[in-house]
Amino acid sequence: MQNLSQVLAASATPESLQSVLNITISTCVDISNALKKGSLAGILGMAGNENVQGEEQKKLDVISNDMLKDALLACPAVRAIASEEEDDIVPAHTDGEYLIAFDPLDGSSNIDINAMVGTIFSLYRQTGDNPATEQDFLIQGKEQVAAGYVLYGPSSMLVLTTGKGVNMFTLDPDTHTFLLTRENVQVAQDTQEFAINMSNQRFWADSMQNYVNNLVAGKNGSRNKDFNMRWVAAMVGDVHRILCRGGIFIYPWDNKDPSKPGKLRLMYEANPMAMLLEQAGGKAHTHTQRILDIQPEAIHQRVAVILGAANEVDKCLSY
Ligand code: AFP
Repeated sequence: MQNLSQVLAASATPESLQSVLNITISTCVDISNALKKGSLAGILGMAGNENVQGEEQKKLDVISNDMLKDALLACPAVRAIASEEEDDIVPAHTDGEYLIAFDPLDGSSNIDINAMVGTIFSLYRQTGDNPATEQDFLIQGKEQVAAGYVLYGPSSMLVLTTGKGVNMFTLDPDTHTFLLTRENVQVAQDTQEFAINMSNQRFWADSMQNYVNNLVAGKNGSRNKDFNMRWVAAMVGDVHRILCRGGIFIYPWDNKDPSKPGKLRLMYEANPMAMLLEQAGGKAHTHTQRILDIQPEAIHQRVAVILGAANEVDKCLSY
């Protein structure tokens, strides 16, 4: 069974990119170990801070963010980092080649119930003579050179693309290495499974309400087939299920808070997941455009997300 380093070397991934990926992923192994200790390590509960988006940070968000930040800033190939938990970008090495955006612990409200969480990351290649600024990060998602996540579940799994398909790795707890367990993942074009937070239904656009009403109507409605619903409440878990057995995941535009066009963050969640889905033959859109074509306006920008089985995403957009 091939390990991550062997797979990266075999796919001719540039050494500088390998170094950033290796440091990111080995830090995720440390995060996985910290999570395993759970309350035994005295690390659960609120840290008493709020992040830039006004949400309460759990202590493990802070810990994971600091671990990734310290490791990546020390890596010579890193030009700058942007994190969901940092107000501003943090420049690293002016002569570094890579910008990395990450959500250190997606789905952090799942921590206290010992459910799935994950680290999501997205890399861009960029060089320059001056220290990086926020402006440098405002690059369309289609320019990503690598994207992935580490899912902390019953086993820890790495799902990675460097633009040549999607591979899944499982963490061997004995050797602390990721071993290739599924190659060239493909998402089926059709599905009978959807994921959406139904409690927001009254805030959605009429067209989204109609689409979901037809899913729920199943064989009694115009779709003429029954659908099942799943909601992990951590995007990383819902996207993982779709990559493993298909489906559609939606966090739609809603009118709950007019200042937010969606809940999910473009740079830390939507872009990396959109790259993975497209590399696996699926689709990823907002209600108006392909996610990877969005020109970002700010690093903490939020967007609506509709991603998964290609035909089902098209069906949703047709509403
Ligand atoms: P947290 O990391 O703050 O828990 O947010 C997770 C998330 O952004 C995303 O991973 C989930 O899909 C979504 O929020 C869940 O949102 P609901 O709270 O509406 O279920």
